[in-house]
Amino acid sequence: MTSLGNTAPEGFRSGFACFVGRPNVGKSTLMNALVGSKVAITSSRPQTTRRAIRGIVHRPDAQLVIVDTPGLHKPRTLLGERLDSLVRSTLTEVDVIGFCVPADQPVGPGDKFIARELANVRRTPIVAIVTKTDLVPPEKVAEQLMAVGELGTFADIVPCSAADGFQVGLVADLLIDRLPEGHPLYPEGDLTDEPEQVLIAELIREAALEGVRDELPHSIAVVVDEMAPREGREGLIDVYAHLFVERPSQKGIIIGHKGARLREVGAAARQQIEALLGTKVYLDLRIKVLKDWQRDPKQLRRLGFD
Ligand SMILES: Nc1nc2c(ncn2[C@@H]2O[C@H](COP(=O)(O)OP(=O)(O)OP(=O)(O)O)[C@@H](O)[C@H]2O)c(=O)[nH]1
Ligand SMILES: [Mg+2]
Repeated sequence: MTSLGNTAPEGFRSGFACFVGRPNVGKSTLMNALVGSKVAITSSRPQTTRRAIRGIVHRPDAQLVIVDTPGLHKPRTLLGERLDSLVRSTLTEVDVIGFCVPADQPVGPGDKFIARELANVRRTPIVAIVTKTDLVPPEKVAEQLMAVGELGTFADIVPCSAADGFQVGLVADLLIDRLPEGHPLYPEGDLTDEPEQVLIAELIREAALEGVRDELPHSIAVVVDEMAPREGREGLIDVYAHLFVERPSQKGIIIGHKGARLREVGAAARQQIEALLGTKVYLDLRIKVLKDWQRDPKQLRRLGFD
């Protein structure tokens, strides 16, 4: 590790922000846009994020560590309850909270529920972020800013779009304004502290989420069992991974006709992993049924949801 202590200029700020909001409102996409790299996977399916993933924004005047959290919703499984309490504990550990509400959907009971929860986190400033402004005309954005303003007391309310970059820099400014002065917390250039195997498992899950519907996205979990350079083949890494589903019928859907879907998932994931690692990759991806793992404490532990 490089020395972090002595290089910060006068007035340098550093600290933590977290993004909270309903599932699918664009928290992970916004974090990636701020970090400038894909640290968290994203998808059009709700409840994509399942961990508190840190993304690090480096600036000459500040280091902002963003903690992206799973979307908050009424939990229906043990996994849901675990994710819920993960979000709650994250809220108490950060310097500033970014409460994300999408511009393209009316403020609803889910947003109100989260706003009430946030009202209990008294000491931490909250910046309300209206996401996905590219999807609606300006007058709709203005209406949404008013509606969000009525949800609580916020340090700021800011509209932005991670898709076209509108005011993404301003979001960073507003969050950084609320950080304490201090030295960088991570070495220059680190974009996340997620272990490589976790990032790779997530990329495989992201590829598998593409094109599946209903309950199936929630039933998918991925674990990378092993990865190592191939002996005698410079520049090739073998990755061994398991994709878990909850029922045999789901296994069939993922595999597809004569294995066609699984091959597509494998190819898409491999491309992403190669981009991440900067080397060629051989991906050995197997499917297993872990019956009802979302409701089973033992299986949840096995999959890393303690
Ligand atoms: N048009 C548009 N789409 C966006 C924007 N931000 C996110 N999206 C899309 O919205 C969907 C959800 O994005 P995510 O970033 O995965 O949402 P999330 O809030 O992290 O979702 P969970 O992890 O499930 O809580 C994806 O299909 C994104 O491509 C945006 O600024 N504009
Ligand atoms: Mg997410």
